[in-house]
Amino acid sequence: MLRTWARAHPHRTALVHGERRLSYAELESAADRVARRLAGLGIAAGDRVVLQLPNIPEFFAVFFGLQRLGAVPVLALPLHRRSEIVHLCRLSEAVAYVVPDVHQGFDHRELAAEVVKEAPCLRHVLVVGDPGTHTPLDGPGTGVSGVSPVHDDASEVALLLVSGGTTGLPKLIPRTHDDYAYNVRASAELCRFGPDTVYLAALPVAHNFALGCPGVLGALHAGGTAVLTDEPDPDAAFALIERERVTATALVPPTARVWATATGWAGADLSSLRLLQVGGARLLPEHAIQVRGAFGPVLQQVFGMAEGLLNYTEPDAPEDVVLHTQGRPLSPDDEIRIVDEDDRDVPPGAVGRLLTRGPYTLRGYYRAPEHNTTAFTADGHYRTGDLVRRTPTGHLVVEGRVKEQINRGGDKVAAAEVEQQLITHPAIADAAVVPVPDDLLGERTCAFVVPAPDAEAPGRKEAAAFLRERGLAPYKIPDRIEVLDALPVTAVGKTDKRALTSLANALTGIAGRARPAAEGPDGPEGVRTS
Ligand code: OOB
Repeated sequence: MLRTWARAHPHRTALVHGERRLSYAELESAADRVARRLAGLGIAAGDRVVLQLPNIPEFFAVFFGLQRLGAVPVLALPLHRRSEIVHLCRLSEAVAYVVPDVHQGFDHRELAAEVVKEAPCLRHVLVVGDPGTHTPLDGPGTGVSGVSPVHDDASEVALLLVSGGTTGLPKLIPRTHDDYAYNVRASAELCRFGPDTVYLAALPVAHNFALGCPGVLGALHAGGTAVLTDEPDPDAAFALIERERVTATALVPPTARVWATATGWAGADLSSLRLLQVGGARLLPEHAIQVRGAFGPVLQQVFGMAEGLLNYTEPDAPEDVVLHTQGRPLSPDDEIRIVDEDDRDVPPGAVGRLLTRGPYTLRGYYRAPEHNTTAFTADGHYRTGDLVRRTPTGHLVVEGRVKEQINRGGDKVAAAEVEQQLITHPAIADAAVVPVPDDLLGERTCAFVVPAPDAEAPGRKEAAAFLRERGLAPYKIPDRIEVLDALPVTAVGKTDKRALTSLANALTGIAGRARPAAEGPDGPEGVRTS
């Protein structure tokens, strides 16, 4: 795809980052350079490479460079830490790990040095910028011109996305060349992307939303321009929108609300904006009204998942649909079933569990045969874990979820993963993590812990330091810790998460509301929007 674009319009601007501007021809040769560099290091077709880069042009040079080799990028998020990265490297048996030197005050070279000790499959750590003791990404490559831009089999895996997860460790989602190309093209068409599109990537481009829904790849496919930033705060983003005449962008609900508020006082000219996508977590109708009120009829709701299925409200959808639904499936071939707990279809309009199968939805997680037996129905429908209902027009409304996951303003936290980390603490005998409602993020995490015999359970500060030490991503660190003598259990002896969620809600009602305003060093962390 890149080669075709670069031949068609080599001099158009493909990527903008700060003062840097790369034409399509420059992006093409940057990808070729990376491919030759990696080939020179012995990286070959089929190899997996964990890519952990922020929103910088090198992300795409490496992404396309790997495609050129037929190697497979594993798209780690910038906030992933030792626990996640070691797991992703081992699971994918990655041969290389690509990192920035320092990003937002965090030294990824130090992280990489720890990761290589625990993931012996890694043969190379490649650094964008000052490599320290590792290998620079920039460097001599092979003279071999045999880097093949063409794959004969488009049903092969092109990239591995990280799942939000419901179990102990994140899962990898294989996306093939043809499914992901469709994802990008059909999304770009629905969103009316064209050569005049200027897409602002303010969410991490390693996430499906900003990468391919339609995202940066959609803007490039349409012959437009993608502007990359890591600063989604309105001051920085509004200045970029004005300077680059940005036409489209994608946000999670908390950021969209912060932006909506900021339009009241910021003086920037945002008149170029024609599409404001909001997704990743539920946008409440009152917040949709607020965002639409601030930006006008440019709002689009997106209900998507890295696993595949995408739902969009159409650009010409009636206001009511945009405000009150999360959109309609992208493809006419997306199959939707809404079922009860026994997989029986619920009556039209009723709330049930969303199952889906379709042209760009995964058929199985990567190297997870056991998990796949429960994550899919016998006939191959993916169990999304979301509770939805369908309106007469075929639009979906997300009403909740059955999966044990906390959606922290778009950042997904698997309860089991945090629980398993917490119980490694010597003073914690048992742990259960549930969501608590939060005005800004929608949800935050509350961990209930049971102290070990004769031990005193750690407070939040100590637990947070412990989990950080264990290498857990900052957004997964519980916002609240509550101590219980024992966890409540259901009739069959399982932890009663429903009872704990009510308890957490009750506690939040009493004490929690006042908290977010007074976030001290002990307060919630990893909040993307504040
Ligand atoms: C996007 O992808 P993931 O993989 O980080 O998370 C998927 C899950 C969904 O299963 C659902 O639980 C939740 O995130 N979700 C929403 C939502 N969009 C996603 N819940 C309610 N309302 C929405 N609009 O989050 C993602 C991927 C591609 C495009 C957009 C979002």
